[in-house]
Amino acid sequence: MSLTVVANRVPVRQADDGWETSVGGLTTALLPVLEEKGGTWVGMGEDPELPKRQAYPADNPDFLVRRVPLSSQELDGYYYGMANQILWPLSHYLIQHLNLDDTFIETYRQVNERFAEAVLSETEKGDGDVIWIQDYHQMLSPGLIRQERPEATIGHFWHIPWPAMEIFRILPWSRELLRGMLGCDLIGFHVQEYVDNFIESADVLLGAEVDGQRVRYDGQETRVEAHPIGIDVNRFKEMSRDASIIQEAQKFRERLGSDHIVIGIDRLDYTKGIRARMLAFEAFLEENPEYHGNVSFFQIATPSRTELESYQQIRREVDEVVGRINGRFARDSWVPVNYRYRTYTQYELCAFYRAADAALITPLRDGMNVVTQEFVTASQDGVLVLSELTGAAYLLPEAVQVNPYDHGGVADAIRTALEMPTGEREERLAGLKDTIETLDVHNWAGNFLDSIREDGRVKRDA
Ligand code: ADQ
Repeated sequence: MSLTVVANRVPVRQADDGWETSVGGLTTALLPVLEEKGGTWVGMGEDPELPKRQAYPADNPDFLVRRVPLSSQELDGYYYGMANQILWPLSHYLIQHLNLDDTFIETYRQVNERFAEAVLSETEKGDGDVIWIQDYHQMLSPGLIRQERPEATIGHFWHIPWPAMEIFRILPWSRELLRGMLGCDLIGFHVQEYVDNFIESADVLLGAEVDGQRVRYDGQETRVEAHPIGIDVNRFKEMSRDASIIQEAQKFRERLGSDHIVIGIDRLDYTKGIRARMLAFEAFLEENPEYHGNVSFFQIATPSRTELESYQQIRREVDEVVGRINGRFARDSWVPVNYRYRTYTQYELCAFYRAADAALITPLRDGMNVVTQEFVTASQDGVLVLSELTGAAYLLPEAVQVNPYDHGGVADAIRTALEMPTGEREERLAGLKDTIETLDVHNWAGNFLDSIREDGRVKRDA
């Protein structure tokens, strides 16, 4: 079996000394499969100068990179428009950020068609290979591929929440998008709750026939399953035990100079709840003057989707609240919030994870949230404060769970975390680590592919 991965971005980028693979969960999970079995990775080509087809690595190729070149107008409508201003806020229940511009869906349709054509031209008919499509950028391409290849084995993994049916039906094109998705043999979500929401959407909006986790519609049967994603556990474990990381973590603690360090690490996105988290920390400082001078909040926000107004706005709002807190509470050499608007390497993040007494991971909504898993894997004695509105929360009952909209509750949780007895810290962290070991990203890819291959075999034998 070979694999065709379809994702918004391709996994290779140009470095100073040639081409290299990019770091990221999806690349980590799927590259070993492509290296072993061969195949193709289809993704958008944002730069017309880049080759449309590229064997990688050049000297001894394991797989083919196939770019779908997009004009800047297509990128605006499909990516910045439909994906980021419609599907992203809707799936995270943040409908105040919805921009239901009609031109976005038109471009999205065209671009999904171009992706489907690329897949059809790179794959053979009836060869039993697997086509695995990723995420909310490609809801229509499964249906388009299915029309041409009734026998193909098509999977889809949706990395963000699938919202409640009543939210999803707000979309004027909800039925069309669902029909596109139901071109698949298997659709994966992080947790059962999203599976249930998807099945309810297909049931109510399309009148599809539902049989447990199987959905039948227009002659096609689609299975819908929970496949929670993980991280490369061994890599993070080894990195966090490295002597240089331990030293870096120590130096970092000395630099901040506080008895207690709390961290937050996110893309700067309005779904991640950074502003609400800062308000909660402000409430904590108001209520707990005895902590002034000896707790530091270290918040990293990576620049993301900076072209969009709603992202520029959240940046301003976070700047403002951080400035206010520091203006109100800083004294002598103590600065309560250390805020960095930049990207760090995984190595650097690992030192922060190790140094922290607690991590505050409090998105307003998140499909899974893998920063949670990175923190738990790297930490030796830290406390995880986790939003109950994340996919991760369903799997991690040992976390101190909070409602991210409840500033008072989050403020109380910060105190609980800082004052948690050692025995309880250790017990909770051990439970969290056990679960995260089982979620390893290689297992995630393996389990999904096993499940879809089994389906393909049954179909061919029928
Ligand atoms: P994201 O929304 O990007 O992913 P997340 O799961 O938290 O969110 O993953 C972020 C990744 O970026 C992590 O590996 C993290 O280390 C890295 N990162 C974050 N901040 C960083 C910083 N300041 N510097 C460097 N790296 C940073 C989407 C969904 C999630 C889902 C994943 C995987 O929104 O819910 O968990 O896909 O399916």
